[in-house]
Amino acid sequence: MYDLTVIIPTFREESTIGTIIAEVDAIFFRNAIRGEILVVDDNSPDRTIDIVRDLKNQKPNLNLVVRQQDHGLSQSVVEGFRQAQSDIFLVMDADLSHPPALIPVMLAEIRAGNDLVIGSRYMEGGGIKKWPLKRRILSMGATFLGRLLFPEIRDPVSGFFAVKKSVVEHAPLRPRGYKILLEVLGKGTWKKEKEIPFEFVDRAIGSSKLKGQTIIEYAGQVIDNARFSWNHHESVVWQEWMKLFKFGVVGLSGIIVNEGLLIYLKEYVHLSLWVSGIIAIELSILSNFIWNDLWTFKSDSRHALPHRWLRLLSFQVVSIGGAAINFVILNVLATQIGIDYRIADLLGILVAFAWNFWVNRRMTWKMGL
Ligand SMILES: Nc1nc2c(ncn2[C@@H]2O[C@H](COP(=O)(O)OP(=O)(O)OP(=O)(O)O)[C@@H](O)[C@H]2O)c(=O)[nH]1
Ligand SMILES: [Mg+2]
Repeated sequence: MYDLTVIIPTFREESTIGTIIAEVDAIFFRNAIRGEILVVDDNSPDRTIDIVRDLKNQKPNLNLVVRQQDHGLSQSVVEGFRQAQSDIFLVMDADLSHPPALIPVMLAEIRAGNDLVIGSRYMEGGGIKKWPLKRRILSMGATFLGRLLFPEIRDPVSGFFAVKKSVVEHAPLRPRGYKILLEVLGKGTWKKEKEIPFEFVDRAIGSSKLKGQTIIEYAGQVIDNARFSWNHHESVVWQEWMKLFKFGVVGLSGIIVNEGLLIYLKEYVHLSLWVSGIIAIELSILSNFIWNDLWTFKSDSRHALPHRWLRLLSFQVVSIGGAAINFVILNVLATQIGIDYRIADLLGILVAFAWNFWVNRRMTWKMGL
């Protein structure tokens, strides 16, 4: 039994497969990891298979699966999950885009209790080297869609990640396309996740297999994962949507608090409109905070902002930002563009709501490390 299986999907990688195997094995050796290397190839017509077979004679920890049907990157990774001889899987590309030096770091994070560890291009310290603009834009679009499902994860479509076997063992994965991580996140059983920054290096040699069809497949996969969560309320995506829903309910309750107080203070306490308005707004922000803290985000016990006062401060600042957004949109749409002010206000409310949820989710009630 191995400590870890590094799964490397390949299709026509004769120029790099030898190097990546040697590098991974050297990392195993230097860090005293009993690691398996599992190459899952889609019957490449070049020398990839021969090279791996040759190396296998010298390396007992190297294994090869050659697939004949249902060609595809995600399918190959899932086949790797099935054939791996350990309880921790790490998936990486064959074209030297993913640094093997991170393997021990990711393994340590899994051993420290994370279910999933993601090599992340989109966080501080991470990045992408030498990518043409078109690739950057496509990748940003894919990442944005992925973040709609997983707002806390910066790089939900990375091809470099480690995962416990238990996360995917019973998951009804429907592998297709390129983004197997999204499928694992959407359908796997996991709670704790950690992202580690790395710099993605574009392939220097070999050929890219990215096609237009990939984009359509990906959009289908996002929808499929959304649908899956509808039937599986324990899934992370469903939990996330419930937070959005509850946040909306709290927002509506805030309107009632705001309006009720305004009327009360003005009509019965006889305060001026200004004073009544400010008190009503502030108390509705406080009331929203309390409900969100005790109800909407209750399940996230490990908050990145550990003290309630800090969260209140953060929520307060975000709310003021939201109010400013609402105000600016109302004025620009109504006076500059001439849209009916009632509709302009509704649009402003919608954008402010999106802002409030998004920023609070990623800041005020972010999960702790
Ligand atoms: N088994 C298998 N592996 C694949 C398939 N398509 C790609 N791969 C492998 O998956 C990894 C990522 O593929 P790449 O073509 O490098 O994808 P990318 O990094 O998004 O794009 P480029 O580096 O620009 O080509 C590499 O190790 C490929 O060999 C496939 O259909 N089947
Ligand atoms: Mg690549």
